[in-house]
Amino acid sequence: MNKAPQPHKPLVTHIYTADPSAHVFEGKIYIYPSHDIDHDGPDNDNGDQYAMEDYRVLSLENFDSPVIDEGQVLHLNDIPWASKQLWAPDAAYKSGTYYLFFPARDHQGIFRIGVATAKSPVGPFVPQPNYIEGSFSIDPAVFVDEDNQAYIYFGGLWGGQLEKWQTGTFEQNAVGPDADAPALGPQVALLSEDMLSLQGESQEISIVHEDGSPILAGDEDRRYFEGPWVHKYKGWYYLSYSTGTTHKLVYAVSRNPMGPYTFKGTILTPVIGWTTHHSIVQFEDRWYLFYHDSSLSGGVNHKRSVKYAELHYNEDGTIQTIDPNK
Ligand code: FUB
Repeated sequence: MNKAPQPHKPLVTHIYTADPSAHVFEGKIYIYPSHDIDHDGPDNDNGDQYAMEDYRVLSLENFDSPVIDEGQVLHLNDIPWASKQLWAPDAAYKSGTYYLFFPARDHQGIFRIGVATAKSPVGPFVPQPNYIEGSFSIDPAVFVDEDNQAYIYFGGLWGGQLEKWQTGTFEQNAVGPDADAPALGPQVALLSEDMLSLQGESQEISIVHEDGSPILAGDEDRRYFEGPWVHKYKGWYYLSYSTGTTHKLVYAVSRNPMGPYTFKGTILTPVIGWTTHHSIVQFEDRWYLFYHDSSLSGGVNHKRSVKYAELHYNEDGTIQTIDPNK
């Protein structure tokens, strides 16, 4: 049996897990990670090494109880529109139904976002026959606001193909903006009442400096790369994300879930391994960061492990930077 989790240690060691989306459902913590596997394919900037084929769910009664592997909840073979690479998922709950949002390449090799439903937080999840119309790229994160309106955030550069959608259609050879041009932001859309489709087209979120000027594409310590997450704290929306090439988790804040968001600072300094990806969740009266690194595999980028740390806010609402080595 797995032990109770310890801060900055792998939650489980019998499988590799990454991209944790943590939620509190029915008073328990549920973690929806990617399930990393070994593979014989290439390892490159296109992300071919991330060849995941299924999703599993982890659960915790609380931080003193063992981590339970709830088993497989969805497999690639059961998703008609998907061909490969089940990357970072997220889950949501609304009106008696649990939703699993997930990216995968379609049969043309284009990343899209699908949704599957279940009556329990541990599935099994039944996928919709097609991907969400109007969705593209990777790393869906769903935030349900206090008024019950749900928002979906998504997008990732490089293997995640976000730069190929700048004209609104997929352009295989498109590259990102020049270093001195505004960076690409993540996409956001309202979800429909039944959570299965977008309400209108998605739009790009702008992330700006305190003076209102845009974060530039060459500002790799601050610009958006992948892995968006939105949570709300004391009336502010916090958009946090990975900076990719500089391997940080950073955040920006707004009074509006659609942005613009003002850049604030770093949540997590670089971990072992290239990718860094996270979620932030409140459990009882404390806040937690779930993230991953590649320490368990000795630094193999596509064999990662989910970890956690407590997250602390300052009086002014800023987040204290976490060092994963402490
Ligand atoms: O796990 C595959 C990809 O790596 C995710 O979609 C990204 O966020 C990065 O963690």
